[in-house]
Amino acid sequence: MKIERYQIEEHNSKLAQSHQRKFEFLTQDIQGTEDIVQKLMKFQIAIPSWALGTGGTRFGRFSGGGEPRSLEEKMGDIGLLHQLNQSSGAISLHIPWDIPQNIQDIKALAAQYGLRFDAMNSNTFQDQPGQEQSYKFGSMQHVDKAVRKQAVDHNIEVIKQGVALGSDSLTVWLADGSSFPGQLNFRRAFENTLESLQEIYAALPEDWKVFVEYKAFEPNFYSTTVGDWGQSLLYANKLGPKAYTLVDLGHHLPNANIEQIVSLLLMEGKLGGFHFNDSKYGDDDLTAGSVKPYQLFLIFNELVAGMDAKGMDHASGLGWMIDASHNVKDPLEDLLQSVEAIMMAYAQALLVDKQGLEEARLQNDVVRCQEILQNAFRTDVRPLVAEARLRANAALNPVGLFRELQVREKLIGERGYKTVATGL
Ligand code: RM4
Ligand code: MN
Ligand code: MN
Repeated sequence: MKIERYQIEEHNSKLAQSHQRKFEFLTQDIQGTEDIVQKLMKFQIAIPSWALGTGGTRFGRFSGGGEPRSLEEKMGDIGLLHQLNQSSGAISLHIPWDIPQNIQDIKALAAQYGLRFDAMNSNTFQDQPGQEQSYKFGSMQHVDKAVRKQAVDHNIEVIKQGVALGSDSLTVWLADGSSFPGQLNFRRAFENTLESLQEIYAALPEDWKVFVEYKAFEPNFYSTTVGDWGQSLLYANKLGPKAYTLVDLGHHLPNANIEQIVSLLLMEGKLGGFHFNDSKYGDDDLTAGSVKPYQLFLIFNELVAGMDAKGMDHASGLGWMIDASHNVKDPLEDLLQSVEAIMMAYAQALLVDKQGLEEARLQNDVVRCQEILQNAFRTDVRPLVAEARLRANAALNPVGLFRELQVREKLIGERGYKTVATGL
């Protein structure tokens, strides 16, 4: 299914008046809205190829129907998202869940949908049919060199596929760790992992980056070999200038101060990429901004401040990706909501009176500091985000248009009810 240009225009013309009123009201109050709208229009968030179907837990999975059956159909879904918001112009592939069969055809399809290939993701946390060695006791940390080699070779293969597609980064997330005290020699596990990562690093093309993603727990519940940002940074520093830390918002122990982590990683020039999602307890992979929107804003506040301090381009300086799983919502509606929440947090961060904040800090005026931050956070920036979409020929209300056009019903008509997308 494809959304026609006139359908977006018709939808927008119905909402135009009310949007205009809200937008003008906001511009009277706020300085620099034009600059913010321009920045929002440039900002793109990659959609993970593994999150276009219904997710599940170990207790069950309740499919909603019309899920994409192939990489081509997944790209079709992202193409729809991008038509609706013009902010999802990239796809992040997980190998081997999504192996491109014919690279030229896939590239042509991506061009047709206006998509770019963001970071490639390797998978050494599951055994694949016919695989020689098992990852049951880890991959890069494994006591057996043959297992480590298999994991390294897989990552090198993923890089090759990424090169052919025009990607320029590899994300490595390892499930390696241990489930019981005593199971693992922590130092040896670290050294084995480092050595494996070094072999992968050596295979990186000149202009590529590798992102080392950390996670506190799950599937291992006693220790994780890349368990937190300190460990990830340790690997990244030892690997070299092309290695960076990747922050997934759901991968911390409860109440971790993620905004501070982000700030320091940026200061060190070692923050590489982001996986957006939200959570209440662990790696819940919920819609970005659905549970803790203020935290998302505080993180963006540090991102903007840290990137500005280094003169980095907001849109291209870091790898921006969603990493989510949709158990009860329509995956596409859920992704539209996540993108909107990310855009709002970004817009609010751009509103922060940075000079005022710095002055208030120097005077230890804690009250003023809070006023400044919350003033930005409590501004309803939805008209700014909508204006950016309007100018980019996207929909003023993406979820609304998705429903008006009965996109899901049409996808079910095309693909059937009982389809299953590869992924989480
Ligand atoms: C992990 C982690 C990775 C993702 C896998 C599917 O928890 O977030 O980024 O690739 O899930
Ligand atoms: Mn992740
Ligand atoms: Mn995760």
